[in-house]
Amino acid sequence: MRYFFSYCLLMIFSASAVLAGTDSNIDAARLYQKHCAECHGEDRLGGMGQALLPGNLKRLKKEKAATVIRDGRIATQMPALGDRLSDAQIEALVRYIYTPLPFMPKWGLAEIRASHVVPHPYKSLPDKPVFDADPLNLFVVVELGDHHATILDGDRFEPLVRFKTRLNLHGGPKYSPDGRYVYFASRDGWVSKFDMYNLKIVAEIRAGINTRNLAVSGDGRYVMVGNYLPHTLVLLDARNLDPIKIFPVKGLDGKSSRVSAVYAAPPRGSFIAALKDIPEVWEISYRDDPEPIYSGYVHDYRYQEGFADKGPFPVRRIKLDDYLDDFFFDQSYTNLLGAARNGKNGQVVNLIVGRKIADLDLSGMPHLGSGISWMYQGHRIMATPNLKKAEVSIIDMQSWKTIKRIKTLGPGFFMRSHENSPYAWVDVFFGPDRDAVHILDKKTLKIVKTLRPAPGKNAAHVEFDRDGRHALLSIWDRDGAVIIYDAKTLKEIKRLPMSKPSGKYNVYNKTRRSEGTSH
Ligand code: DHE
Repeated sequence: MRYFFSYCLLMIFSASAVLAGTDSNIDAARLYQKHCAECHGEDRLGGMGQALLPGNLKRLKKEKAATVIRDGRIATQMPALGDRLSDAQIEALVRYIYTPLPFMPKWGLAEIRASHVVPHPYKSLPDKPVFDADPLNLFVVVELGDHHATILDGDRFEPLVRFKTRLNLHGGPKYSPDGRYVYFASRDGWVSKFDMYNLKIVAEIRAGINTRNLAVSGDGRYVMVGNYLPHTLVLLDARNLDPIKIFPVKGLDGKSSRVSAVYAAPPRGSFIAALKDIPEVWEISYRDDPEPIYSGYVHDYRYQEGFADKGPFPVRRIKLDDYLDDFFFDQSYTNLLGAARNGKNGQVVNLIVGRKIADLDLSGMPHLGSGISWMYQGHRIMATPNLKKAEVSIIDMQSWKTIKRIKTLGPGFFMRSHENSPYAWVDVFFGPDRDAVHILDKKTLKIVKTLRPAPGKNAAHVEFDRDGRHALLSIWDRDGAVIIYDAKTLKEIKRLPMSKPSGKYNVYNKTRRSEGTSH
């Protein structure tokens, strides 16, 4: 039936593609079925190759897509089709894959289950690491350049293993609370579970067609995946990634929404989801015990009006004044700071009372997901880079006032520090100075040094080792590197060649929820 439906759509597509093409004789849908469908799926939802839908291709320019079709893509199975297709046919194919599907593709339990593979079922591998490095001071390094990940010994700074990942991982990989397992999400919806002790992928499943990120529950039992396509949150059993439940994401008026991102709030025993198209934040409890584990006033939101579900994993809707995309949580997960879509301010939402308690003076596009906090003159402050403005904003977390704006050489993406470091590092991700990284003194809130470790190449994303003695910085280039610095003297110690190492994730800092890194 599904194939019949796809076939009918194909016919519609064929007609529209022929009409839409500059060369009206080119049947793009037929070309797609002949050259692309085997790997990318006959309905473009992906398969061995990535999904070829406008949402999944948003980050790829059309000219680049044409080059990939013509010349193939290194480090993938994508062949060069230039000797089989004319320029006009390639152009028609590009137009075709950037055309939205006229229906919401289905990715329900059946499709999710059909993708499930478990090469090493839970408990089938030894419980002892196969290496002698400190398992809590390992780093996962995601290498976007050729879709690999490296596990790095954080004491010797030597790779333990390098393995192929799914295409286009995005968001931080998330560890189980003991650091034994790490879970990756790809933009195409694949979730991979990797055993850090045995250095093996142990289970995989495709939880969505266009996925934002995943979160692991504080008790390590569940993985929640947030999707753009379809509009769902998908709950998985962390052991073998079996799907447990799909949450259709809908407002009270029935309007459905993409999920911007999902986070775990371990002290609350819940997941928190940011929604793109409805002004709500969702909190989904994974606790067996209905009593709240946190103090303060909490109503039993299970019986609240408009509640999505009254069974296990209840959803609490927190209504907002504006859409919030990007979150920062305080260390206790009592307040979330969100960037408002209007580009003028942010909001502080208190999760106990379930409403906004303050506005934030934050303009441009603060990248709150990359915010960090530390104690400054007896107060806790948080610092966030800005994706649109050349500044770092410093917010007092008692008064919620912006107490300083630190000018930078350009908009930044990532910011990092560590409890034991006097410095915070922020990159200059955009503009002519994208090869620069600023070092801020956490006591004076001033830039004390600017590094340019690889002139002309983007330097971005820092992560500290377990005790904060070293800072690791990425050179975001296919011919890139991870550079290890002495975090005190700021001198370079070692440079490890890597292929566009996008992010680095230290087991100890992530599982202990260090104030200097993202969680
Ligand atoms: Fe990310 C994390 C959203 C573009 C690299 N990014 C996140 C998170 C969100 C987010 C909500 C936190 C989720 C998590 O870690 O679980 N990112 C967005 C966007 O909305 C945006 C601007 C547009 C988009 O198309 O998604 C975007 N992100 C990018 C990139 O262009 C980056 C630089 C390259 C890439 O991978 O596509 C990028 N994002 C990252 C990285 C993290 C991330 C490396 C994890 C940071 C960390 O250290 O935790």
